[in-house]
Formats: sequence, C-alpha cells, structure tokens
Amino acid sequence: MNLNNAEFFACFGTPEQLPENDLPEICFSGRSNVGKSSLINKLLGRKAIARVSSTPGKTTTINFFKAADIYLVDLPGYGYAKVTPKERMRWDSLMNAYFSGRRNIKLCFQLLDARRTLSGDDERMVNFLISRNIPFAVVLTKCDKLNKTELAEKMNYWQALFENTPVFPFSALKGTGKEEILNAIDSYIE
Ligand SMILES: Nc1nc2c(ncn2[C@@H]2O[C@H](COP(=O)(O)OP(=O)(O)OP(=O)(O)O)[C@@H](O)[C@H]2O)c(=O)[nH]1
Ligand SMILES: [Mg+2]
Repeated sequence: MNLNNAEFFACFGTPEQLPENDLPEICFSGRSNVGKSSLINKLLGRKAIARVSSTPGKTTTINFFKAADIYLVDLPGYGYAKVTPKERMRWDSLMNAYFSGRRNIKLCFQLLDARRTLSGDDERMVNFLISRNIPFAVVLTKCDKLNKTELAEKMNYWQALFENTPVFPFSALKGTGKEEILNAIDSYIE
C-alpha cells in the first residue's frame, strides 16, 4: 500500500463535530507520548503532517489524514498524569463517540512502548477495543532504544500477552517495521 499522497483532512475536538464516514478507517491508539503521530508520519512518508512533541498530551483532538481513499486517524493519547478531570471527561466522550459512531473502522493499531510493560490504562483500552469488536493489531514503538537481546525478550513478553494478535516491532527513527505495517493495512482494507 502506498500512502505517499496524504493530506490533512480535519481535526475534531467534540463528539458533535465527528462526521459520519463510510470510507475505510485505520486508527491509532495508545498512551500519550508512545509515538502515534510519529508512526503516522512514517507511514505517510512525511516529516510532520501529524504533530510530534516530546511533551506528552500533544494530540488532544481526533485528527484525520486522507490517503489512497482511506483515513488514518490519530487518536488522542491517554494516561497523561497532568490531565484535569474535565479534560479526562472530554477524552472519554470523544473516544466513545468515535468508536460508537457509524463508521467503517477496519483496524485499530494499539501502540505500546516496546520497553515497558502493559499499564492499567493500556489494558482498559485493549479491553474497550475488544468489547466494541474493533479488530486490532499491536505496534511496539521505540524499538531502536533496545538492543537485539532486549528486543527479543520484549517480543516474547508482548507476544505472550497478545497470543492471537499480530505484534509489529517498529521504530520511527529507523523505519523498522514500516513495510509490515503497510502490508497489514492492505490486508485489512480488502
Ligand atoms: N527513539 C524514538 N523516539 C520516538 C519514536 N517514536 C516517537 N518517538 C519520540 O517520542 C516522542 C512522542 O512522539 P509522538 O509521536 O508525538 O507521540 P504521540 O503518541 O503522538 O503523543 P500524544 O500526541 O501526546 O498522544 C517524540 O519526542 C518522538 O520523537 C521511535 O520510534 N524512536
Ligand atoms: Mg500525537
């Protein structure tokens, strides 16, 4: 799949703004700072179509990018400690609206930092996807920060947690895993 002719489509900050959509959508979920926007940039072959920041909580809206008649959807991150109860409620209602709206979500990439272990928030997110019957695959981000042995250990850990789910190691820095992820998108779109 070639997603090189992408354009920014729109961003949505409240449930009412979310448009109904029947084009296939691939969405990206994960804690703040895990690397969602960086992954989207890499897949689209762009440096900064999605905004990347070293401060967590950068993406607070649902951002749609259009490429090859599909949407890539950058979801706002969770698990950011400094969020107010009000912002947390906004996040909840926005995410609920997104996943319960009439749309054609083909696959959700659940991003997890390869170096870490599954957090309570990650587990809640995964269970939410399962409860909504959203097909998902796991992307392990920041793999460039692990050496070969550490990566092999972590792959075992994550693959054991997600037995029947594809798990893709990825590095936005080096591009590792990009082709495999694009192929997965292809297979879920068809
Ligand atoms: N070394 C390394 N750094 C990465 C990688 N992916 C992302 N980063 C860095 O991690 C930080 C967060 O990346 P983002 O892509 O903004 O993360 P996000 O998940 O979109 O964060 P929010 O928008 O806050 O939810 C940035 O400083 C990135 O440069 C990676 O594969 N390797
Ligand atoms: Mg982001």
